[in-house]
Amino acid sequence: FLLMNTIIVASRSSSRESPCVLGPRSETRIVLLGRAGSGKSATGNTILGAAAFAPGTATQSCARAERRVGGRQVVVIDTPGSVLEGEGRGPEARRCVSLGAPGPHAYLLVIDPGRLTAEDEAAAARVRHVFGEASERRTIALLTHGDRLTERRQQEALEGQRVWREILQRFGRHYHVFNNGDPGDGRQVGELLDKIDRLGEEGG
Ligand SMILES: Nc1nc2c(ncn2[C@@H]2O[C@H](COP(=O)(O)OP(=O)(O)OP(=O)(O)O)[C@@H](O)[C@H]2O)c(=O)[nH]1
Ligand SMILES: [Mg+2]
Repeated sequence: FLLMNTIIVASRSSSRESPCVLGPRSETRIVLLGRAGSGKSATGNTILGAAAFAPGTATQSCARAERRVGGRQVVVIDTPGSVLEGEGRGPEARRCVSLGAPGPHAYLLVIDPGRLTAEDEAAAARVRHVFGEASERRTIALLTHGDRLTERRQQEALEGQRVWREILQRFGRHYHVFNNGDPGDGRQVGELLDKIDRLGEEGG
């Protein structure tokens, strides 16, 4: 699977964050970001293996849910698409930051590959404006509707899109593919959590 196997661990981060900033890894905190309807709430449910959020209904405000997943406590903060709109850190984004205290281990920029447009690129560019410069090194682009990306032809079509290449470059080529239509597939969750652990090891 071309897309899944090409994650490249490449980091030249010079300003290393002290691990104590985030506290010991007793829990893994994840913030879901992305355009309205990209699949954030569905992704949160797949990660937690529970119906914690309500996919298919527009999320109105940030919400936090947590559960034990694969032997660790995982905290997920779901957000409305509006968190990445407007100027600076608005009230909803501030609420999201406080829900993720003392700081998220990862941000997932959730993207529906079938609807990838310059709007996703704009959302990607806004992550650092809303959550700070360091957040970019902790962001993984998460493609939903993984069932649509099973054919090589479809993967190549995605890789041919400038917007996707720009997003990949911005986030150090960190991405992951999810099929929320198959939430029972625990492997995709385990692999995501591994990638999040590796972000931490990279020191960003
Ligand atoms: N088949 C399939 N459907 C998906 C997948 N991910 C999300 N969906 C569906 O896409 C629709 C939108 O998903 P949501 O999770 O509500 O999207 P959201 O980003 O939370 O939307 P807002 O809260 O409005 O910003 C829902 O009907 C989901 O069930 C996926 O991987 N596969
Ligand atoms: Mg939602």
